[in-house]
Amino acid sequence: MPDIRRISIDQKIQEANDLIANRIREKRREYNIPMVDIMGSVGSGKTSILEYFAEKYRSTHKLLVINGDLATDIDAQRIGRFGSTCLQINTGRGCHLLAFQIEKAFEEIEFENYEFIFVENVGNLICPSSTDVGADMKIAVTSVTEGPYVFQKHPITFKISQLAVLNKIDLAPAMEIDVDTVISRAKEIYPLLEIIPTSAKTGVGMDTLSAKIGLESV
Ligand SMILES: Nc1nc2c(ncn2[C@@H]2O[C@H](COP(=O)(O)OP(=O)(O)O)[C@@H](O)[C@H]2O)c(=O)[nH]1
Ligand SMILES: [Mg+2]
Repeated sequence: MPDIRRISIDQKIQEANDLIANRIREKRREYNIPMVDIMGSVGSGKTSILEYFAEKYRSTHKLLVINGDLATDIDAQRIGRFGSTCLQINTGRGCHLLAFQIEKAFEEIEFENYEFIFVENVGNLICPSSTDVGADMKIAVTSVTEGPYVFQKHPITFKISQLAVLNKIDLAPAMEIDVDTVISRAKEIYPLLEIIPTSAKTGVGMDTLSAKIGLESV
């Protein structure tokens, strides 16, 4: 009889990640710094939203952004030019950030210098939903240029998100997308999910988003 044993590595890794994520939350609580994890496909507008906030609050808020990207620091450069501190994590083949990477990035900074932390997770709408990075809130960003069925096609992501953003609504006419219809169909699946229509280009909805995540009031 062969000696075959099944080792549950996934669960152990997940447990180790969650321990670190809780440690991150405790540490932030000490300093009273909120943290939001932004998930979304490549091109949905995550960096543009962060650029908008970095510019708007450049002289009033001390923002820290942790950027997850497979290989580049393009997004960190884009946001950093408005004066926010950006910590770049390159994940190589990793399709999402892990709590230990965030904790490691925190070694680079003094917490007392910051009032709000954003995580721009690696660009895709699937993997980041499965991992707690120690944030207070996960936000899922999608955009009208991804078509009308993103909410239906990513059930786990929108189920676990505390807030969703439907970005690029300035492009809705060109995409022949009716924003109200997309949102009302999404609400049939996720009745409790708040969905904020935005345009990081024109600024529509950006004050609502800022208020909802508590950025306006820090
Ligand atoms: N028209 C329009 N373009 C946008 C908007 N948000 C982002 N973009 C553009 O979409 C592209 C991808 O945006 P980016 O912020 O890099 O997306 P990310 O990959 O999710 O970080 C860029 O060319 C942005 O200028 C928006 O609200 N309206
Ligand atoms: Mg980006």
